[in-house]
Amino acid sequence: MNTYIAIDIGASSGRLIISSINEENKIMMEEIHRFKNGFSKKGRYDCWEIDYLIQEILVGLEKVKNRGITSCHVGIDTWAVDYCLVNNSGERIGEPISYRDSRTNNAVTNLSKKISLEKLYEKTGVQIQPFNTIFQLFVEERQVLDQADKLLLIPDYLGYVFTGKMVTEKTNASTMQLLNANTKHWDADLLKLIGVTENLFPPLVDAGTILGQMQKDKFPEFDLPDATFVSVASHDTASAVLGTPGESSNWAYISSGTWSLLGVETNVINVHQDAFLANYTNEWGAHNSIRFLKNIMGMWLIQEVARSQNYTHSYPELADLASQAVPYQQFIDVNDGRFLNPVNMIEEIQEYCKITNQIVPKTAGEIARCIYDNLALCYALELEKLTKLSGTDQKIKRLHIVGGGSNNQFLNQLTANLTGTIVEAGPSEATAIGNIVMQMIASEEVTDIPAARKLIKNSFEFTVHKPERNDETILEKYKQFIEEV
Ligand code: ADP
Ligand code: LRH
Repeated sequence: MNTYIAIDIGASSGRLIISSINEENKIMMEEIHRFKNGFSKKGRYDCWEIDYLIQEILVGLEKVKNRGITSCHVGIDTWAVDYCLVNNSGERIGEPISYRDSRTNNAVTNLSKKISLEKLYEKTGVQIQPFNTIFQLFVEERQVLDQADKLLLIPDYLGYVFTGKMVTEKTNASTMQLLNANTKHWDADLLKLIGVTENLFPPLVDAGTILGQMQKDKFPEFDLPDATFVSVASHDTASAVLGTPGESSNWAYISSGTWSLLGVETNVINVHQDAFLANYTNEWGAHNSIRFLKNIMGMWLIQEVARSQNYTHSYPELADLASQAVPYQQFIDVNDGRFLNPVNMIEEIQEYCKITNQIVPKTAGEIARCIYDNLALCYALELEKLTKLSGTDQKIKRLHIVGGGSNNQFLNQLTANLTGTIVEAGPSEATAIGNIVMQMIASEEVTDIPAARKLIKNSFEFTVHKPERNDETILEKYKQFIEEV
């Protein structure tokens, strides 16, 4: 029996999950280690604590060994777009800067003077977001870049730390906005625009490629198992969608964590003008699939509210308080840039309501209600758009909500009501599941993605939310607000 370890690190937390397939042909999973993640100011920039993440991974792997597991497969996925730079002695240069850092505030405007945003979209299929790697590299300090021999995306960097092997895994690489959607290779014009060459990037590899063995002797203070590292679908959203047990067609997903990624799985890239204007992206998935999706601000809003209240209320408590508050008291555009990294999220939301002449939410319940109402309204509006943009005109029959946010039954039900669509919630650890099934495919214990999805459907419990009331009038008012704002 093979043992698989998923190392799944989102923007708010990381975990190590042990998994195997049991005699009843079900995936067994157990969380063995969990730790917080976040960024903080280091000098001028908001940076991730990468050395702390490495330590936590080692602590988790030691726990695996303490369980009596001497040999395993390991895969790492994390959030996208961010990177570490490494010099020609193989050492990291500085700390990785968070995609929420303000250094890219003017990057889109400035890069658009060199290439039109339409052209950039047409070349890459990737939605324009200031934090995409192309914009980060555009504003990267030149003297730092000059010292760099290689750029490694976060999961690839972690893989390098443990195995000594450098690769660029494709699902995550697609979010850099430097790959050409047609040639499937680095776009020479774009590299030139930001002043780097192809040599900066280790070879591109497909998800499911064996990376190498863990170099245990590099970490003598830890008792570690023998581990074969696999480059899984290392973009967490790619793994989350792999771990979503959608059946046949007409299903959509929301990967609900720090971000809410709402979209469909397809196999064609859509760079139509309408998709550009709606700011939909075409991210690469494992085995040549495409995730056509929209980034929605997601649980970040509530995470920041909880943080600014010193975590007085847990997330289930905030959802409960919201359910007791008066519904639909204010409209906010959750994707407004002001919410990307404000000093104080509560004050930012209140200020937004003030300047738009709406009731200002005050209590924790009112603020949480405002966030959940507006996330669900945004999901409903985007689901309609997605149907039109996908060109099917066939109504989405089932909306799968996966990730930590799928534990929020209150928001799931609001979403079902506003979208008029059946919501299937779970698994909340879809990302770790996607990570694990890619390892199972790489080690040939599972044949392919359809077989993996069947296995997932068989192995986990889901909660179904049917639309209970028709909230169309409020949705129409919201659409009008969004058009005018
Ligand atoms: P990421 O991977 O981006 O760090 P997760 O997928 O772990 O995020 O999701 C974390 C979020 O899920 C939390 O910020 C919280 O908003 C939400 N969440 C998790 N559990 C619950 C719960 N029981 N009730 C309400 N919300 C929850
Ligand atoms: C979600 C995610 C998302 C990216 C963002 C940077 O964790 O990877 O898919 O757009 O973080």
